[in-house]
Amino acid sequence: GRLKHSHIGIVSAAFNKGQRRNGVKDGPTVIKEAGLIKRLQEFDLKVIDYGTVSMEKLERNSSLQLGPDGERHHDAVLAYNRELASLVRKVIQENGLCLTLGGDHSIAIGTINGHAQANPDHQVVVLWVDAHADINTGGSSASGNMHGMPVSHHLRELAKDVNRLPESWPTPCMSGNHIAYIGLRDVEDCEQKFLDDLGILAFSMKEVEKLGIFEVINQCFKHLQPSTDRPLHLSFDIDALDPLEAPSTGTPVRGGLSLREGVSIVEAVRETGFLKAMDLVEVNPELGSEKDVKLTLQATKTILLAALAGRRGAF
Ligand code: 6HN
Ligand code: MN
Ligand code: MN
Ligand code: MN
Repeated sequence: GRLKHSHIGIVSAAFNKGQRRNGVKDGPTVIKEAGLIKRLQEFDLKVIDYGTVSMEKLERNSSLQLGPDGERHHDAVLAYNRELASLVRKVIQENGLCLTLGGDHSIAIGTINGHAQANPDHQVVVLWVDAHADINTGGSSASGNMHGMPVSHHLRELAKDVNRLPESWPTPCMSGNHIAYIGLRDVEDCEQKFLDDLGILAFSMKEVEKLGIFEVINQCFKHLQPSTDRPLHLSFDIDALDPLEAPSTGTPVRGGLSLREGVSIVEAVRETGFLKAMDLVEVNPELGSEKDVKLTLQATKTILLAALAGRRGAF
């Protein structure tokens, strides 16, 4: 049966080691300070704050060196995500739905792994809403930043190209036909080759423009077929939105989704009845003016309210 979503557990993934800007670790704090939990509670949702998975332990350990293929902070990123994964798994098992606030997008290594672990056969389907494909491997990445690599960590087809922790964490939990993208407009050649070779369903801004957002959404769900056995994971990078809507983010790309298109996506996600985990990542309150930060937080809250409470409206 469909999930009801009266209970939501929130995890704060205050993490910034997947890219080079510090402020993104403060995303969860500013989103919560903007009144998210209170607003959700006004719609009769039981919201439990599970607190923060912090980076402190990692910073004391010396695990900040490059991975075998030049992945920056490789072991630290994976060790953090392993801890995050076990919390996400617990939150889903206790509440049926986990919202993880990032942090940079490398945290989707942990959230998707944890979500898969929470399901009976460790299966999941993923809708990835982003300007970027985030499917690089250490070898294909030009930047070395692991927030550009989370998807590759989960794909069985790329398993041999991904460097893991010595205990071989994380185990891949999906194939290319279990993920779909909306919003792409800054995809590197190596990434496009992965998308093509694996036959991954990907709607760039060009297709959003051509087909319209509802056709794009319908094709995604027709393809992903979320179900009880294979529930839906929504990974929403705030840079999917146009920088006019959400300027305070580390890798903005112009020509993005309107806030209304973003809301339409997450409303449809909610209406499937199979959403079990959502990431909202890459909000960086240190970037841009005060007004930029305010706009970005308003857009973030609008997306979260629509996704989790099915409401539009002011905060
Ligand atoms: N994100 N493709 C670029 C890279 O460095 O691999 C950009 C990645 C952006 C990641 O926005 O989550
Ligand atoms: Mn991303
Ligand atoms: Mn199991
Ligand atoms: Mn992005």
